[in-house]
Amino acid sequence: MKTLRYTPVPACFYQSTRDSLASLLPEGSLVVVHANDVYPTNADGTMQHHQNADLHYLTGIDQEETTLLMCIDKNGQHTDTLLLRETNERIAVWEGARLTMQEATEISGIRDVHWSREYQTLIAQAAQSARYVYWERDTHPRRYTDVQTRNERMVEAFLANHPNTEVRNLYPLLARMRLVKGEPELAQLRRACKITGEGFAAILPHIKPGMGEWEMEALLSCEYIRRRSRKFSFLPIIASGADTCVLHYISNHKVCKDGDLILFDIGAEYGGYAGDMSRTVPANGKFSPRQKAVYEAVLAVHRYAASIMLPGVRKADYERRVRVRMAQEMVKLGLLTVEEVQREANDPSCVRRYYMHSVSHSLGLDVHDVCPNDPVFAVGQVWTIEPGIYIPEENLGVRIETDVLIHPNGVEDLIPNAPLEVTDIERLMRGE
Ligand SMILES: [Mn+2]
Repeated sequence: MKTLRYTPVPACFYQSTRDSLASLLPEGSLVVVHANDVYPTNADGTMQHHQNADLHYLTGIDQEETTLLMCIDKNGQHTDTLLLRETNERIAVWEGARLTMQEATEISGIRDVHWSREYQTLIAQAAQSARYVYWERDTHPRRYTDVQTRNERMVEAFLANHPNTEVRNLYPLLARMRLVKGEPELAQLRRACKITGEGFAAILPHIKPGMGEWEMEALLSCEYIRRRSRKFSFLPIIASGADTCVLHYISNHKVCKDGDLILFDIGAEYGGYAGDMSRTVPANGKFSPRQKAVYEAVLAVHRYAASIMLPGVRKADYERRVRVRMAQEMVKLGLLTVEEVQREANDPSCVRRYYMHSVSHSLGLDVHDVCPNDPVFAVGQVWTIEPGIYIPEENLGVRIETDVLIHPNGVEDLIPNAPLEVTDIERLMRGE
């Protein structure tokens, strides 16, 4: 084995995810999962390949043009086949060698490996005896794109050739499975979170008024990549001044000024898994009294949210209780009146004027990881906790976000090495 940037997840983990999936499916099912496409830019350019998370979850293979076929027999017995982009000398010279069949077996635990030119033959064979075909259609509730994925394109071609086959969606099954993390996944997530927090703490002493948001991005990128992350797990948000109130600000093109707050919403990826953290700090290293008051309010809500994230709690109810707590803080800050809050005591939607998003999303291979409708918290799930208060009229936005693992009696902060308290932030920014 080569020396790798990532500590690999053992193949037995991927064997176990396929076993679990097979145990949920009726006899005579065929599972088909494709890699994501390599998307074009212009001329001969392409975007960096980003693997389909479900294929990663079931095989560990991070390579384009990969397909997994699983034929499900009685009692969850299954026969798995992997199709790979055939490597050759030209690819080896221009792009670097692709996986050999042997390497693909070592990663995934699948012994039956073919080149992808056999795709049509193998899928036609498998479909012959299949009663149901489970294919992935990404139905994430917030997905918005008019570009088809490879899975979506290939299922159309498949249905044209097999019009009488019943195609079912894999997505809800994998969403439920992926919500609870396996031990090897937790190891990768812990590493992604550690890099995310450590890298941030390392750049804090260098932040000064007059610095470009992009310069902070460059410093972070350096700290992440040298810690073996391949890239940011999503486009980093480094927003100063008024842009702290723009929830998904990603241009990072301003110079921060004395008296500004700077909101970082950043994450390092590791082994395909995503860290996701937000911290808000004063550009000059010292919070003003008002900035501190808003910061402490968000931190109080954050601590409350962490305290009620317990196994068995419905997420929707948790979100509602956090809004109730948020309303109290907003009254103290003079943002809402007691009367306004009392009118909606059970679920004060008036908080949405200054807090527009939800407090938590699941985290894993995807930053906004898959999740069933109406989830209930359980041991082994990983969630973000990220309340925020955004006051555009004061050019002042604060978001505080940690990633947590749910244990039987409460949550564990997976990013303990990034400062949360005002005094810790100010001390680190002084370089102490
Ligand atoms: Mn987040």
